[in-house]
Amino acid sequence: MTGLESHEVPEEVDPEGWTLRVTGAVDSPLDLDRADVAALPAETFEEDFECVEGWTAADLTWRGVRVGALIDRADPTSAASHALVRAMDGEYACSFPIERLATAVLATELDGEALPVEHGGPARLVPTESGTDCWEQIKWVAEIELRESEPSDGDTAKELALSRIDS
Ligand SMILES: Nc1nc2c(c(=O)[nH]1)N[C@H]1C(S)=C(S)[C@@H](COP(=O)(O)O)O[C@H]1N2
Ligand SMILES: [Mo]
Repeated sequence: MTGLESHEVPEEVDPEGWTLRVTGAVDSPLDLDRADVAALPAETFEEDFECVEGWTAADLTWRGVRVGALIDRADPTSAASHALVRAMDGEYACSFPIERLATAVLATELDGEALPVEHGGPARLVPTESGTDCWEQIKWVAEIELRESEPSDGDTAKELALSRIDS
């Protein structure tokens, strides 16, 4: 019991084959598996979650790696300004300015246990700043693609997310 709602896990989600790639405007692209990610320094924090549909989940304890540390290891180009964070469920993606994404945590544990696949395991993006929208907590994060300009609205997931969750 986490307080999060349970949604169907899309067919394309393959937790066994999961890796995390950091690509795009970087000098050293990364492709990390679970063990690589688990070897990085992790931190724990508590957060309430609120979906725009009106439900909430209080006092979630997340544990994972600061995204800024991941991005730094890939050596971003000096012009890199934004990132598209992509998931394993097809075209699902959100765009972030790099400074804002750097403060988010790539969570691999929830409430002291490995993050269940239904809530985004192996890895869910958990922004730590207030004013974050629910669809920006990206489940099944597979790729962080750095860009030297801002991605278009068409590259992002708000409408897609809401259309799925409504059904
Ligand atoms: N990859 C992916 N992440 C996603 C979504 C999605 O459809 N795909 N839906 C978002 C929305 S709108 C919400 S409210 C939360 C729901 O999280 P939960 O399924 O763990 O309750 O996931 C967010 N992250
Ligand atoms: Mo949502």
